[in-house]
Order: sequence, then C-alpha cells, then structure tokens
Amino acid sequence: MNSPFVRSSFNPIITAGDLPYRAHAAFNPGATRRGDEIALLIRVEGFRGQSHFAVARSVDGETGWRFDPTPALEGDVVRHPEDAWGIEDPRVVYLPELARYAVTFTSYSLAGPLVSLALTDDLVTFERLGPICPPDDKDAALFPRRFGNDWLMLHRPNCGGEANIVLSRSPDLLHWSEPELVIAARSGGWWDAGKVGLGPPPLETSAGWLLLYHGVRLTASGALYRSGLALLDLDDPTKVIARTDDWHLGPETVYERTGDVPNVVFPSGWVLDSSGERVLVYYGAADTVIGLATASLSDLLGTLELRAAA
Ligand code: BMA
Repeated sequence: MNSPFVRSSFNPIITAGDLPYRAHAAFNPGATRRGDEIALLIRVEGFRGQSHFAVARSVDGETGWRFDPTPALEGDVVRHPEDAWGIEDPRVVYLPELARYAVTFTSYSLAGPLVSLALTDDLVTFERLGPICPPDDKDAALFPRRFGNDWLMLHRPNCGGEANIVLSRSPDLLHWSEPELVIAARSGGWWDAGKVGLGPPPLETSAGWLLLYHGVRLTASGALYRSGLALLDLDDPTKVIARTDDWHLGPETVYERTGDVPNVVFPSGWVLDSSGERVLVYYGAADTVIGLATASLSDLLGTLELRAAA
C-alpha cells in the first residue's frame, strides 16, 4: 500500500526489556518535546496485568532512550478509587497558557474505563485533577490552547456499542460540556466500522487540526486496529474538512501482527522534528512494544487535501 508513513529501522524502538525494572509490556505512549529531547510517557504493564506510566527520553526520538529509574505515575486507589485496575494510554499536550503539560489517560475503574486528567511541569511530579468524563470513555486529548474562554477536548465515549470521536468544552478543565459529534465510526465493511478513537492529540497546522485516529474492525479472529487521517477546521474543530477513505497505518510487521493482542497498531503520541517538516509518530504494536513511524507533514496534508477537493 502507498502509505505516507515509514517505519523506523530500529523498530520496535522500545520493549519491556529496556525498562530499568521488571515489566511485561511497554506500549501506547504519549509523546512530547521536553527541552532538547523527546520524552515518551509509556504505558507499562506489570505482572499483575495492570498498567502504570514510565518516562523515557531521547535526543533524536529514535535511539538512545534513557529511562527514569522508577514509575512516573501509578494508579492511586486511596485518593483515586477510579484507578482500581490501573491507568492506561496517556496523551500528553503542552499548554503554553499554563506552561504545563496536560496528561489525559484512562483510569480503569470498577465501572469501566473513564478519562482522568493530570497536570505536570516535568513528567516527574503530577497534579491530578480527577476524573473528567464518566465511564465508558477513553482516547481523550486536549487542544493546546483555549478557543475563546473554553478549553476543548476530543474523547471517545462508548454508549451502547456506539463509539465515536466527540468534542467537549470547559472553562476550567474540570467541568466539561455534553459531547458534540466530530468523527463517527462508519458501518458495514469499512475498516473503521463500529468504533473509532483519537490517536495522538490534535496537531495544529496551517491547513487545520491534523488527526490520526484508529478504527476497529471486528473479524472472526479478533479486532484489527488501523489508523487513518482527518483534518478539522482551525477555528471550529467540530467541522471536519477532510477524512481519508483508506487507513494509512495498519498492522503489517511481525511485531504488529504478533503479541498479546495481535494485529494492533495504536498511535498515541507524535511530535514534529526540529525542521517542523517531519512528524514522528509513536505507537503501541500488538499491546506489547513501541514502534516509530515517520511521515512528511506536507505528504499527510497532501493526502487530505486531495480528499477535501474530491
Ligand atoms: C483499546 C485500548 C488500548 C489497546 C487496544 C487494543 O480498547 O484498550 O489500550 O491498545 O484496545 O487492544
């Protein structure tokens, strides 16, 4: 397939064996720039089967990863009973207005997965703001700035099997409005039939907010997780300017096809390289390891502009 994404020759770039302590799997990382480095906030699954987060840093975002010696954030069932079965799938966004990073993640509560929010200066100490969406809800990320008075967030409630990407608004990061539909799952034989969810946080470009989102297809031998592109209006991100018909990143390699959950490619973080022209996409592969794929920003926008014009 003619995909704009190229996989790193170092893939999988991170596995559980790279961590400074014993762990079963490392996948679905949030990603951000921090000083001169790229930092990943990694979902790590321990041998109880529950997940926490660990930080790895690298100068080129591809090799030479250094790990913080202890977990960055663990479920805290005393202060946050919603973390009953751990925390999963962080998305990291730098908020210039607060000069802090916002981390949205799944708390796996007794009532199902819900969205939690934490703020951090350094990816070392986290201030938890608590749950911001009731279960069943996940795959959430903030936009990096306010629109008027409001912060905006994309998230993915799952209501009776309908699982679409929606937008909510908040004046204070704590109280969030009723969801407005942004990207609906397609139906029938589509690759993104039944369930879609946001991948990395929305990326601001001159053409609009770029999204990479996953679609789930249920088959006789399990779910297939692939990702496609969409572009949202810069001023009103409830408006979809373009959405690709094809998926652009799907399970192909052995480490994507084989693992705890086979046939899963789950992008959850991306950063622009120093030239601002290449996008580095970090993804969980088969819920077991981390892969890196890169693409030129103009190729991604070109793919979508063709759709918008069609
Ligand atoms: C989703 C999430 C992800 C996971 C994916 C594939 O529902 O729970 O954490 O990577 O399923 O198993």
